[in-house]
Amino acid sequence: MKTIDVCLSPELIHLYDVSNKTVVVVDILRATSCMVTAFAHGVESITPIADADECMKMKYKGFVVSGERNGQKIEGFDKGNSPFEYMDETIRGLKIAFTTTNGTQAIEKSKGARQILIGSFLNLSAITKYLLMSDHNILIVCAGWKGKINLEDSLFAGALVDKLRKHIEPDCDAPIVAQELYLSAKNDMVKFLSTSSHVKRLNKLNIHKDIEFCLTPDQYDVIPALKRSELHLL
Ligand code: 3SL
Repeated sequence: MKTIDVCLSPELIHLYDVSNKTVVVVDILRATSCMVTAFAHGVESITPIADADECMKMKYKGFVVSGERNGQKIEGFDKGNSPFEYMDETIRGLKIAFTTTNGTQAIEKSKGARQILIGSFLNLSAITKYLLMSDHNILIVCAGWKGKINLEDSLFAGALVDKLRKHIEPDCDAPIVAQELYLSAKNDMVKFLSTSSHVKRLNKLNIHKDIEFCLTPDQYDVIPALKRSELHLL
């Protein structure tokens, strides 16, 4: 039977052999939710970049530069990190360079994996269907917050484990922890997360609608996947 494991923070990734695994990177609030939304609205590619200055340089190569630090759009950038900025027709066909506090760092640290996919509640069923058909062991990498574990990414990990569990064996206890967390929260995830550190941080920025949207399952049937250094549709 295939196995599934959960890396609760990118700082723990050295404990896992990713070379033979499909890695699902998740940053629910809000990087991977934005990426999924952008692909659902026709973006051509997203190049995830860990460093903000490196990302800015991509502007001179014709890329739209997007992202945030500490939740706020970076000065001089074209777009920030709200899914609502990636929903209209003007997005179609764009090549975006994207940098965020945690999400793009988690993608960087997952390089070396057999395959890297981008997960969020917005494409939960699409990812589930794909993983059920694939032959490879799975690792969910939670972006967390500056190396620390967070609730929202752990919840997504639990939701995915819950959907796959009958067909896939947990590799250690982290998938079980995440699943239990999800089962206790699933009836009202917005309420469950109301005291979480990142929701408190984002509430100060007045972006409650981003939080609600990012926690809504199955809005889009797309799976972004890393091909060399760019994300494209699978
Ligand atoms: O850290 C990240 O990658 C971001 O998604 C953080 S924020 O939601 O924009 O604050």
